[in-house]
Amino acid sequence: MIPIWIDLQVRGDDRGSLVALETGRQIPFPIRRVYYIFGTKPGVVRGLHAHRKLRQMTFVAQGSCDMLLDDGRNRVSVRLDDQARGLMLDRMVWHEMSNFSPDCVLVVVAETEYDAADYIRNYQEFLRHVHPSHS
Ligand code: T46
Repeated sequence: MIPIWIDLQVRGDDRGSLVALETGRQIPFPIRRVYYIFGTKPGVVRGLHAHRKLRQMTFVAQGSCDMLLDDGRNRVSVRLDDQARGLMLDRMVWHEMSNFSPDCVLVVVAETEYDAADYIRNYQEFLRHVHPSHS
């Protein structure tokens, strides 16, 4: 499981900084939805699912958090703490977000509208999808 990072161009001047996200440039899929997670309480773990079809990219607009990625073969934990870097959240990757700083604003751009049926929330079920011959 090798995390896919995207480096973003920060357009800074003496007023501050700006990062733009555009389909076909920084984002390798059409953006149909944007959401952000903030005010996460200490010790909380979010995510704990994989998506069947959905591809997403995540960014921290502020603060930091950890993201565990698991493709059913390997798992890796990375830290999101740089506003100039995005992390790909591919389909069929189990992911868990934790260790949120109190000021963390985690921005997610997604390829489709919200669809609860796209979530696999049971880890054993996720493994059965990844390794169908083992079930
Ligand atoms: C993901 C990770 C990174 C909606 O109504 N619309 C939406 O677009 C989303 C994303 C969520 N919701 C509702 C569903 C739940 O009642 O908001 C509530 C919290 O969602 P959830 O528990 O799924 O949040 P996380 O932080 O566990 O996961 C979210 C995304 O749902 C998920 O797709 O990949 O962030």
